[in-house]
Amino acid sequence: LIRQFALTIHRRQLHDKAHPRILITGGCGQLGVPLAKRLRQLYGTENVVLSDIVRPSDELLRQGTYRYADVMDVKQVQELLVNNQIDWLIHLSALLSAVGERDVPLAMKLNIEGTHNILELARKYKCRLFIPSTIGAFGPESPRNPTPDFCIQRPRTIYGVSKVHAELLGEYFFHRYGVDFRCLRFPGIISADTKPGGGTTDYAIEIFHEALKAGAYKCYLRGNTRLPMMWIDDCIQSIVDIMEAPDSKLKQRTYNVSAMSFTPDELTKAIQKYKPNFKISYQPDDRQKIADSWPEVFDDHNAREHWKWNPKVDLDGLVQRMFEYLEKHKN
Ligand code: AKB
Repeated sequence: LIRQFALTIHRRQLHDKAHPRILITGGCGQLGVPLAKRLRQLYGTENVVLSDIVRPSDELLRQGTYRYADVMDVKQVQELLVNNQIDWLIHLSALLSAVGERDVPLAMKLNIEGTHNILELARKYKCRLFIPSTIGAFGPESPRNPTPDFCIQRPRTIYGVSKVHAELLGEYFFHRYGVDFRCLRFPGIISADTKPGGGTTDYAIEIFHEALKAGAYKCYLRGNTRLPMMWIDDCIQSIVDIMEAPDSKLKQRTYNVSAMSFTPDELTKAIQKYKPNFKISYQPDDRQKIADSWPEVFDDHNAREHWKWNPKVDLDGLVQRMFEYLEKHKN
């Protein structure tokens, strides 16, 4: 019996080492849902807790543990961390670029104060911490084509300012307290099954829905606005890769990652290969100014060299995947 007990403990220790216990904040958005799915496949359903402040769908509840947690309430997140013996904290709660400009006080509260709470908890409970950053962390003074990891940033949106703040504070906590902070700057992420929440790059998703519904799309950016983009599966893989990377491979704590860059005109041509009658028109709004201050082409060679970042999907692959999914799920 004692031997059996010792074996069980030993197995549990092995299990714990092989499978981190993970908490995702802001998990009901575009990244959280597919990320939780992938992490549960890799590390076991029971090891991933998804949290957010919204009411989850029945489907999401079926997929695994969901808990209400507001990152503005330290105690709530703390309780989740403690009760679930969390090793990895993935902090996705944030207002994106376009919605952030519409409610700056809320963006400051959520993106800045929320991040302070999370950093402090990661320090206290020695969690590995992932916070996504963005192409929006750069500004008009940054080199735009290509944009390297290290250069002038000075973004002009509250979203960008809060993300530079998160990058710098995360790196400070790493150097000062040894917090295992890891951060990727993402381009526009394109997905078919989950919708984005108020970004400047959203056009590149809306365009597919409108192409199927109306055969036409009115784009809020000019046709020649080039922005870096990535298919959702590559994005999810990049998070897994950076979280699994041994310390020795990480020569810096914040990395650019990208997969492709295109303009609305180029995306339209790629869509017209599938829908020859698809028409686009342009009516730029406030988001044009934001896009004009962002990178056109993202230089991610450090990520490719240091931890072998290797995206799989290009523009044609992305268009094919979007239509395949949307055609299959149209009702
Ligand atoms: C946005 O457009 O705000 C986001 C981003 C690029 O971070 N998709």
